[in-house]
Amino acid sequence: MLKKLSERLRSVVKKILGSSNIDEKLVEEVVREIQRSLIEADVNVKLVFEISERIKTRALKEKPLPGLTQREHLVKVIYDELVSITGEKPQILLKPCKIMLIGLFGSGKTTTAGKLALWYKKRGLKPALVGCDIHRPAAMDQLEQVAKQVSVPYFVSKELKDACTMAKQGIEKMKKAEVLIFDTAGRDALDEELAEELKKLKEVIKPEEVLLVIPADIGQVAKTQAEEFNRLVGITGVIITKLDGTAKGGGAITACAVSKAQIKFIGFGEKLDAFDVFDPKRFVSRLLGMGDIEALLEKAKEVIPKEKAKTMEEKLLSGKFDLNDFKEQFLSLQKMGPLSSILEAIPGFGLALPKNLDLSKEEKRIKKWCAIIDSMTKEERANPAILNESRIKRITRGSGTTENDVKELLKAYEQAKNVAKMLRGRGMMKFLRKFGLKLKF
Ligand SMILES: Nc1nc2c(ncn2[C@@H]2O[C@H](COP(=O)(O)OP(=O)(O)OP(=O)(O)O)[C@@H](O)[C@H]2O)c(=O)[nH]1
Ligand SMILES: [Mg+2]
Repeated sequence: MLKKLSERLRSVVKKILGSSNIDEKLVEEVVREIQRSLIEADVNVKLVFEISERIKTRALKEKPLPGLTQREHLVKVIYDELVSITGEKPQILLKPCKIMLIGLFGSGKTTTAGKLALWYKKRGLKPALVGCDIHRPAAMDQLEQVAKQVSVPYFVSKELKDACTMAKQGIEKMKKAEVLIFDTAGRDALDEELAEELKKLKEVIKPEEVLLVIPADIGQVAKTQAEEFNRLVGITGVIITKLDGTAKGGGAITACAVSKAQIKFIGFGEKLDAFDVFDPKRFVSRLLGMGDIEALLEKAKEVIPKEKAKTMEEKLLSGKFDLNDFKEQFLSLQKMGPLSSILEAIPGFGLALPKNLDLSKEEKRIKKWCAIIDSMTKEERANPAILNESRIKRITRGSGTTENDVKELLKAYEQAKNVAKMLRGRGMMKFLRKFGLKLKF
């Protein structure tokens, strides 16, 4: 994906991390190289100059976060600024819904219909496809093929000559499906006729999502296209396809971010699994070289906490210890090394520890817990008491876990809260703090 841009940005990162000293000359050089590579990827020139200025100022004037060297700080600034022009992390519906795909000729709608179906299927929802492209007979065969490839139910009928009737019958026939994906006909321009047809279809389908499929190779033009489609038909988001085959993807992505059209998914290959949710942070990390960036962000995070830890104690003492805090606690605990050695160091705990504690199992469980907490809404994390059956069901779907997993996590959370309460009166806090554990269970 965006191979050339990625190669160039990675070599910039390498150069920074390998340099002996960060001075104005190096920052200038680095910024010039970033400018060149972004412009080559069709990112808007004005935008490129804006972020160059910000990178320069921050690199030279901002104090690095504790724990980061000047070099690492510069890389983090570049990462932050690239994320800022890449858009926001989208909200994706993970519940029964209807999704309508629209877009110009050959943008990748039919392929994307299959990719989306597979994506939802992997997350435990039952998808189905409805082919509303009645203009080309071959379109129906293609939809059928795609549906079979990902093994999901589909509806097309060569007898029908009208897209709206096809949609109506599709809804009727595919009642069992939870996510119904409608493929529509493309045209080589967004003319009145296409707009009319899509509007009518929208009235019939009543979709929760209308996603505009845009091929990355149109670069910055993506902005105009998204705005026009939004004005004439109304869209809820964008899917950018073909990020694998063009140098202009950077333009398409940043242009959408500017137009406020939210990018929900990206496609990066003809294969039906070459598809993912669009996450700006992950995207930029990949561009810059995942390993380097992740390690660096971790480091920055690890050292901030002194004050944060204090607020954590305060939170616990006041009883305001929510699932966000819980997650942070078990993650930092995990970072400290094998669970058993930490627990053994605490009087009384060592003896109680099962002899054959399986640590890889512990780690898996922590991963599961993270996934569960990540699938919760802000409100749920802040107030786990509101978790009822239907919320838990949704969370298990979103995180690929079971209800038992969620219940186990909630139980552990309650225990952590109780242990903390218990420790409060016994001077254990001081002891735990010595281990950098703050208030952990
Ligand atoms: N390399 C690459 N090719 C893609 C991607 N998505 C779609 N394609 C290819 O692009 C071509 C057009 O894709 P379709 O899914 O038929 O596009 P469409 O929008 O349904 O086209 P019409 O129905 O004719 O408007 C096909 O050859 C796909 O294999 C992608 O992410 N990467
Ligand atoms: Mg098609």
